[in-house]
Amino acid sequence: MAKTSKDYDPHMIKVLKGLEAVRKRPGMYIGTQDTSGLHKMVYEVVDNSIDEHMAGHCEAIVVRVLPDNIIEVQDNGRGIPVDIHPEEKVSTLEVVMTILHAGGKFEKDAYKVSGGLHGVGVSVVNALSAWLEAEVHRDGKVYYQKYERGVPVAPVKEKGKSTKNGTIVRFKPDDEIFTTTDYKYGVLHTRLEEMAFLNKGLRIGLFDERKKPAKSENFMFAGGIQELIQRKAEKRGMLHKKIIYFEGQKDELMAEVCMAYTQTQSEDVMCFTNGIRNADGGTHLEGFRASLTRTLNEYLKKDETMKKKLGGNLSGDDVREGLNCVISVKHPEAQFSSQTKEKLVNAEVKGQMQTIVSDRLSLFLEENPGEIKPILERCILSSKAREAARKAREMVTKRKGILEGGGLPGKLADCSEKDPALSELFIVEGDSAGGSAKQGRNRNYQAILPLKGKILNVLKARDDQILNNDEIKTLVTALGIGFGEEGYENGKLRYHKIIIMTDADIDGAHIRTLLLTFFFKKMRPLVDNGYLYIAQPPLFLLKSGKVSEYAFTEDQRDKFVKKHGEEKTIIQRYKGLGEMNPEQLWETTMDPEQRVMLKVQPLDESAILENVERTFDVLMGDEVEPRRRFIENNALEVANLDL
Ligand code: 28F
Repeated sequence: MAKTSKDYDPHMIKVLKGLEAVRKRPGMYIGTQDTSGLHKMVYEVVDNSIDEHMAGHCEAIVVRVLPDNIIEVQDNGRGIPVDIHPEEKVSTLEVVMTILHAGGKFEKDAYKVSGGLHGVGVSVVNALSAWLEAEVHRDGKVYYQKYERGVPVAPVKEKGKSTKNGTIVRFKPDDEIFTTTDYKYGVLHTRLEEMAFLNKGLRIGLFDERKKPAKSENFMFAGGIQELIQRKAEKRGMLHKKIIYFEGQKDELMAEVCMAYTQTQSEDVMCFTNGIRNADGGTHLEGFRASLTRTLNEYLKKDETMKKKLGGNLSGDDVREGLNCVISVKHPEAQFSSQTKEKLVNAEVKGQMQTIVSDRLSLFLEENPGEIKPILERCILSSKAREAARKAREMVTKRKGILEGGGLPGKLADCSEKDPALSELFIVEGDSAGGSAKQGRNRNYQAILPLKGKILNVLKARDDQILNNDEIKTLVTALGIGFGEEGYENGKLRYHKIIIMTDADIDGAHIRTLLLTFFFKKMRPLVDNGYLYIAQPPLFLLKSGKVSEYAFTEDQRDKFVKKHGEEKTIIQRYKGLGEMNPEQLWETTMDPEQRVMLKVQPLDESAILENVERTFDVLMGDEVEPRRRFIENNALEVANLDL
């Protein structure tokens, strides 16, 4: 095409060079292989609105996911300036949208402490979008510009009058760049909630309008991170009266800490640097932990009864159980670990953080003497429980020496095959099912472990209770490994197919869920290696004249009935495995040639993992509220779930 004057102007050359750099190696700027980069596209745009909020000019941001995964972000800030940029000789709006890192530091003096510091700027979002539109409401007018893969379609246009001010950006990620362009509501929900509590008072709305009715959520934490911790502490049962909050500065580090101890055992600590979440912690967290342990031990020393109760010092682990905490630091030259960018690595921050925390935490505890006692009691309890768990674990692993004649649990009907790769273990519920499974199986390579009652919900119990539960001890011993990684590595897993075979009724489903919770939480390597299966016994035996068939789903049943006619079909619904005779159980559910089993998929994508973790915690954990909401939101699915 003939060269026009626009192709030669220096601005356009700069724009095209920038686009080429980004589109050639997008991975340098934003991940494009998994969904994290796709979601970062949203955060890059939102970060500019956050900056406008931090500059004191924007109180509300709205993020909408429109059909076909188009994203719209709008804020009620001042609106990106549209005057002609002194150097680029085009509208400032076009400069912000097309020049790498142009809009970043728009408050020259104050270093940016919102996400934008690590952000790549909205110009990268533009380059990686099939199209992007910017609409600015400013000085009583509306201005507009559209881009295609980062190239302006036309100069900025004045489109009409406006009574408000702010910026709206709409874009469609380029599916030539991104492997998937399907946004995950949960991922956006988590990050936007974080942005809201890190910017107290800022209102952020999230609207998912891809399906009817639209899903939406509004975030606003007037109390910022204190309010977030307050909400968590109330849900989880707070152990002391006042939320612990302090902030401090040491050299160029600014730190804000909010914490509360609760009854739950899990530790829930979130770290942020300049508004960016550090999922892998870093030197700020190390400094915080070191100082928290030392400070609590100092208080312990002053209390004779407590000291006697514990008989020693609190360890770093002892002060972590039940701790809910947000650590938010601001640092002008924050450095992150190369791989994940999720870990703060500035070495000097550890010492700076220790100084801030020991000063400010001691001050808080001096000013609120009533708070320290319940906290110390909690830490002593967790120390004692850890001790008990260690003893119980040693006992189980000592007994684990099955091959050294440590003795198999009585109920286990083992198989004669010794090669784990060829051996299968069926975990069945109750002795009647256990009986027919033992008779029906191939004893050469199939072992049966009948469990009597319901096994413990491991999300609600501490390790020492878990290890003292008979069913679990039996199961762990039969499998031949201990808990978690260490148990798995040194253990000798005796079967490479562990098959949960419970009844097709609600009780069976509950036991299956408890077993799955146990395996996910305490034997993750076994799941991730794909050793865990769920047997699929038939739901019905259908007979019509001489023809008899098993049905494994309701619509298989309906098909049979339709084919053979309602009146001539006899339907037997299997309530439990015990209703089948051994041969039937063998041929329908246990015979490798005929059975259909569900393999419990190893979790390979952190986003899925996080959701599964969270779903387990919600469904099986000890917080009632989230479970109620989950069931409310998913009642339809739950009801239809063919458990
Ligand atoms: C939906 C995305 O991007 N909001 C933004 C502003 C406001 C200003 C600004 C942005 C470049 C170099 C200044 C307005 N008035 N939402 C957004 N809101 N950028 S991005 O300035 C960028 C210019 O210096 C703004 C006065 N100062 C700054």
